[in-house]
Amino acid sequence: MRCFFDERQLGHAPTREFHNGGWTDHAEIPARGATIAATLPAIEPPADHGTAPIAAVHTARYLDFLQNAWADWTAAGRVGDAIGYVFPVVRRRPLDLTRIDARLGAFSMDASTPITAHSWDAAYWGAQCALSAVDALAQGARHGFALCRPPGHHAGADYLGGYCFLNNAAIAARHAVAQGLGPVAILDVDYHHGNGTQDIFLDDPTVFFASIHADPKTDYPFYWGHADETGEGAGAGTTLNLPLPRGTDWTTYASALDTALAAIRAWGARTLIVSFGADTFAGDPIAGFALQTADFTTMAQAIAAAGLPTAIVMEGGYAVDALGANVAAFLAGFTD
Ligand code: OKP
Ligand code: ZN
Repeated sequence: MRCFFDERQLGHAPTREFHNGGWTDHAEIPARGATIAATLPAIEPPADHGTAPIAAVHTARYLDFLQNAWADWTAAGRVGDAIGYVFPVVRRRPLDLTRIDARLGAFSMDASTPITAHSWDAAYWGAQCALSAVDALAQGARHGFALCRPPGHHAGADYLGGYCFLNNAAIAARHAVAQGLGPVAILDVDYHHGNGTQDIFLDDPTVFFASIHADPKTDYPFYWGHADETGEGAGAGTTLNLPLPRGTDWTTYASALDTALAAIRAWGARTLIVSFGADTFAGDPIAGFALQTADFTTMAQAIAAAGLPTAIVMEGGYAVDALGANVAAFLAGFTD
């Protein structure tokens, strides 16, 4: 399988996050990308598509913020990672505020996603990997893997959050549609609900979004991913959420996966984007499902059996010692 990764993705190095009332070491570290890259048999550098396909998903205001945030932060004399602390949930409106703290709050959905010196470059090259995996499909490959790190599925059109800056799966999906590979479906199998991806396509009938994840009643991101969220307006019926309880093992997971794949097939998808998180692994330090390494191969075989050209986009997975093996097990299920 063609695999895409760029060393610049390792430059985003957040120090710590506020977790359950105290600071902890950040879970989304460069070693995640390095250990996955070390297990891949061959890696290609992504082609540089520029910002146009990114701007097909994210707003110009958000991209301007993201590209300048670190410079604005250091210009304000700050040391350490940039994190917002006031969030305009009350009567939100597009004020043109210049103070970096105001901009951080306006374009963030949580405080777990620090911006560091090279965060933009890392996110940018991750998005290029997702675009290049779609190009591989356009060139006739059955499957492609984008080693996106940092992840993307919590980022919306104009906000970062959940360790995510650019929504790689959404960027890949829009690119696939533009390349004539539609209809496109996104299957999100990360432990956490892909709220950003859902938000981007909620009222868009051209991309189907299906997600299997921990019940947001108990798990991050809490406010999205409930079963009654099924799409809005022109996109009514094109969102499918399958929340599962903590402790879910492969037996329970497999039937939800069957449901998601049946819906994707019934909708008439011709291309599939998979948001793959290895944080459904039993040993994940920030998650609560019980999948084993071998289950990732079984999961991939079930997805491959749908018979769709498939671009796999890396999302979460924080058991760093097992991460390479878990990703390798998943990719092994796609045999051609
Ligand atoms: C990213 B991905 C407070 C808890 C916030 C954020 C989880 C983000 C997961 N520190 N946790 O794997 O979906
Ligand atoms: Zn996750």
